[in-house]
Amino acid sequence: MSSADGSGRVAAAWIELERVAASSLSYEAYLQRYVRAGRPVVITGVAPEWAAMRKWTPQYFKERFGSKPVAVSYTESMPFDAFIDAVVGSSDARPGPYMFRSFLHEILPELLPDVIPQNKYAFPGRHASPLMPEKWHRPDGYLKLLIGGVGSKFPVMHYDGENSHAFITQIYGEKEFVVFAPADGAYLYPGEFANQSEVDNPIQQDRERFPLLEKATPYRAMLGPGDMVFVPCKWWHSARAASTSISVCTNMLDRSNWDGFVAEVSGSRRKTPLRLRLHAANAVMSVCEWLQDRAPGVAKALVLPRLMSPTSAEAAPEPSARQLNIRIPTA
Ligand SMILES: O=C(O)CCC(=O)C(=O)O
Repeated sequence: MSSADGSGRVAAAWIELERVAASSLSYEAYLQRYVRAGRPVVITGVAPEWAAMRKWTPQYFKERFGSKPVAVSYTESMPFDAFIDAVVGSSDARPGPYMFRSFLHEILPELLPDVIPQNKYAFPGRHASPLMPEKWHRPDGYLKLLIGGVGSKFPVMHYDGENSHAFITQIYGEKEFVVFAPADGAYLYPGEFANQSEVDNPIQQDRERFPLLEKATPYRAMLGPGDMVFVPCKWWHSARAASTSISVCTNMLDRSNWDGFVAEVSGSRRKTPLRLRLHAANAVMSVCEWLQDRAPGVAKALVLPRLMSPTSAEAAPEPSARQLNIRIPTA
């Protein structure tokens, strides 16, 4: 049911995004029900071992990083302490800045040990493989820090480029997360970029400006600490902080979205060297991943699978920065 309020906006009828506890979701079930089916889900209790769950608060960032500049948009940066003050002072009426451009391994690599081990659902994370061409090789899987205060939001509703899946893990506070199926793209007003929507608020909808929105189905979740939302490739998504919110986001490639990735980055249907290389990488990674998943003992003995596919569901419980090929500076 929809209802109009004084603002002229219409509250959309949304469907609660499915939630499942990590303790009852095996890796195989996750692949089958969500990854291969291209279905979003919120998995609860994914990161109980992360030091971030205990340490990361607005105060912690303010005290630890003080005057260090942080990017708060494509063009602006500000000192961390001033940023945190603005975040804490943010409100629905006057939303403050939302940090969305800060890759942990570039700006705050000293925080990486706080978000290890990766949970089993992040396997295989092909960005970390040495078989990834340099341009897309990201040992940390594009791990991004997201911080915002009440009413602030990720700047634009979008789906991720390069056919990536995404995971957003909530660490502190609460965030409203909304997704739409790829088929709803026709009602979401893509703008200058095909993967970015002009819709400013997918729940409190401006139906005068965006009348077709009524035909789209929003799936919504309120993410709290320890919740991770899995966003399949090509699913539109938007995020708005409901309280002071800290989370991390990772992109993910595996067999399920590889062909779309290849098509997007290599552009043509012809057998270009890049395309051939990516197909060969897919073949090798698929075998390595299969071995790691199905025969971890054999994979370990052979060594090569772990090198070619360095993040692993089986390896996740024994964290080490070396598994992720990440250089962690000493304090
Ligand atoms: O702020 C969020 O949680 C959304 C993050 C996201 O969609 C992205 O980084 O691409």
